Amino acid sequence: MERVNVLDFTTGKLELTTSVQERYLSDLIDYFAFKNEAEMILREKNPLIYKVYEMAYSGPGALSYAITEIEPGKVGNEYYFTKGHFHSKAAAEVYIVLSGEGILMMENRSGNTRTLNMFKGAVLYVDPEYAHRSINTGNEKLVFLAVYQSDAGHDYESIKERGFSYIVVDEEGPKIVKNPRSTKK
Ligand code: S6P
Ligand code: ZN
Repeated sequence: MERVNVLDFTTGKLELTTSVQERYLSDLIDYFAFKNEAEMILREKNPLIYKVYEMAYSGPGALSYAITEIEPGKVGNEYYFTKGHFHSKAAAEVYIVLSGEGILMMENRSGNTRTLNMFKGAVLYVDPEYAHRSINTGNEKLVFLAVYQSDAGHDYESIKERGFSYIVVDEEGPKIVKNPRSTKK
């Protein structure tokens, strides 16, 4: 018998991974809408924003999967999030939310925006043509499993340069507002 990978539903930990990535505030300084607030925090500390446990496979037709854990928190009143990316080729993916609460922000290259609620048990389809960012709007970690084509490729530069058109801020609860740093009209 071969060893089977096991997901701990309580902690979101995968037993077997090929890589673990940690993203700190300093890695996301070009992504948060309120850069001054981010710089103020960075003078004192560099908090962990999210972690990705990946199990990658290669070869024709291969799929990979990853668990993402986003910490609760805000920069200014903008909730913590993942960088967000387009896939380099048209490739969809599926997210299954294991715990926490959030919003999946999706935007295509024409600027059309779609948002989906993230909550325990939510099964979300990420459209191939849409950049996607997960945002933790709750007080606990937001944990989800993503399954995607191994050769999908990740284009982070477009998002870094122009930003998403909308961000999610805390205004007595999560509110979707125009991104003041978006370079798109
Ligand atoms: C991969 C999938 C997720 C993200 C992860 C971190 O296609 O969408 O596993 O990689 O949530 O987000 P990001 O934007 O830093 O890759
Ligand atoms: Zn993706």
